[in-house]
Amino acid sequence: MKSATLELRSEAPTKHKALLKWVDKMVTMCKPDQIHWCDGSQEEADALFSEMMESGMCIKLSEEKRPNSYLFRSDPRDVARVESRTFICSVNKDDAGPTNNWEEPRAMRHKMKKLFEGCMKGRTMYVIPFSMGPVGGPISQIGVEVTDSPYVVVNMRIMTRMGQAALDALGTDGFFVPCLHSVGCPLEPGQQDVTWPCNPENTHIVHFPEERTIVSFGSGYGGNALLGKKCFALRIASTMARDEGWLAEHMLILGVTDPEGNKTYVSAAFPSACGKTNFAMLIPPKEMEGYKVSCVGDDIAWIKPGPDGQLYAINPEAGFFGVAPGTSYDTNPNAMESCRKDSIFTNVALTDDGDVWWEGMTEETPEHLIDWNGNDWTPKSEKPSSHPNSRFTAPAANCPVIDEDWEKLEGVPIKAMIFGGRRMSDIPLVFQAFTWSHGVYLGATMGSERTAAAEGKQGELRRDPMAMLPFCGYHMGDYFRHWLKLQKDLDQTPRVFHVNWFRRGPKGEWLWPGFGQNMRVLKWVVERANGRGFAKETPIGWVPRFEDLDWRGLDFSLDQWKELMAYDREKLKMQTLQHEELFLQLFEHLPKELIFERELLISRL
Ligand code: O2Y
Ligand code: MN
Repeated sequence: MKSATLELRSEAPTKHKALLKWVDKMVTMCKPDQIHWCDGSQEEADALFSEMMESGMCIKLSEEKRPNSYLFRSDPRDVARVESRTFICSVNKDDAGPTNNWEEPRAMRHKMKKLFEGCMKGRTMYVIPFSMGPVGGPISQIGVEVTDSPYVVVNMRIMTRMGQAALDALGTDGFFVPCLHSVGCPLEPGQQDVTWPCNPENTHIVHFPEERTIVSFGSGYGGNALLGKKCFALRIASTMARDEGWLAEHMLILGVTDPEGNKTYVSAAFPSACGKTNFAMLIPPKEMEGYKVSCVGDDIAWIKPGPDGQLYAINPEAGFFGVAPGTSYDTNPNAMESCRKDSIFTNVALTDDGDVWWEGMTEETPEHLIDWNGNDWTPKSEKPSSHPNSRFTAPAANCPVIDEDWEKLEGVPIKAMIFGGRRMSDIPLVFQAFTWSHGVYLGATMGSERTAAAEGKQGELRRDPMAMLPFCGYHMGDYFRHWLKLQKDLDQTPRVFHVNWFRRGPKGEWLWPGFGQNMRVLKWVVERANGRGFAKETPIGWVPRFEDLDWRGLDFSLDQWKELMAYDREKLKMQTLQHEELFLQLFEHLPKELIFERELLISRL
């Protein structure tokens, strides 16, 4: 591992003047003891893990059980994204819109400067050059994160293409997004470090969309600290996409291969913690012989019009930052295989034989564990052994069903887009939008019941347009307009669908088995997207009839289907009127088409 001191500026492995100048400025402000330019090598990662093991920040898992893998336990106050401390600092408040926290950029910069002054004393500043998307691809982008967290470095190494290759692609004058991060805990000489430094009282995750820069202080966890993910690939990239005519979406991308070998790519947006990773790696029921699902990405899609007038998508990430609880060889064997080795685990439990465990991983609960707080745990313990938002960071390349074209520079063609939510009642299993603008309306009005990844009361219905509410870097009304406008640049828009895997009956029972059985819906979606497959026209859109789905191997009756697909016209009308709340909030920027779509829906109902 090359570790340069501040004096050794010549060690910087780049001649990019603007980058060197920016890093210099950050060094002067943050005052780290050392600076280290990350090359992304295995040796570098090994050295960092060794240091972190020594300092007590992580534990190496059994090489036999979980090769090349490590467990971290965060500070209990630093366990999730902090939406209340996330800011979009556009010059005009109106550009951030009413759904983002806004502060005037100069005032925020001033505030951040105070927080960052000397914040890396006693620590090493790591400079992480990274590519979002395959290095050198036409849709890919370069970022450079400066951080004082070695945990961030080893995670970014999995989640992005990090190191020298990204620097080389940047050249001497390429564009990059500067991403500044600190855990916000300077060390006095001789001061003992804690195992998870963070500064929750002062946490700020700040985006300057016009400048395309990110500044994050106080949290070392997930989306707050791995700045390539939500901060760059969604909040900043959505602004870039608006300005340049493409889409940066909170969408998984999957490929469906039919028995004849035809492949169709589909993207899908579900709010956080709605089983996106499971859907992205779905295993079709064995009776649907010949169908195969391959995964391009599980969380984010960058989607651009191609030269043939179709949309093409890449996954800007290189790994999965998946929710651990509930993931098992039953629910998602491909995710389990992805994190079988070379992975990082955060806030899960440690088994007595040096492996990890979390709620829902196995049918049998181990007799003894060390829980995510580092305490002894037995099945009699009151609290779960793993935090509900505990994570595995796993290389996408480990996934047994990773798509053969997942790193194709120009992306894969998107034929269908799916919007979904976690809705217990009223919303049928699946329906297809009549038109692109109807599809945009469905995305704009989708909603979900809250879970742990976001703050708020569990169970409460939260409108989450396109699953982008916490991730759009500008006004949501303008965002819808951008979606509508995109149609002009396309010869063929993807077909748009809405799904709800989470419907329950009157006794609270699930009406749909979900998981691999979702393949039956996906097959219909793909057939429709390719201009085949049958459907019935209804007020809400095109819906499959019972006989339009492939039921081989599933005992599902016509009555069950009717219950799953039923909706009450009057109730739906009322719900549609409730969209008014969101629409009123965005009113001044809301495209008229969406009001018309709502009126049309109400008249059809
Ligand atoms: O809590 C966090 O920091 C992670 S949230 C997250 C992680 C991976 C993928 N999606 C999400 C999300 O909240 O949408
Ligand atoms: Mn997500």
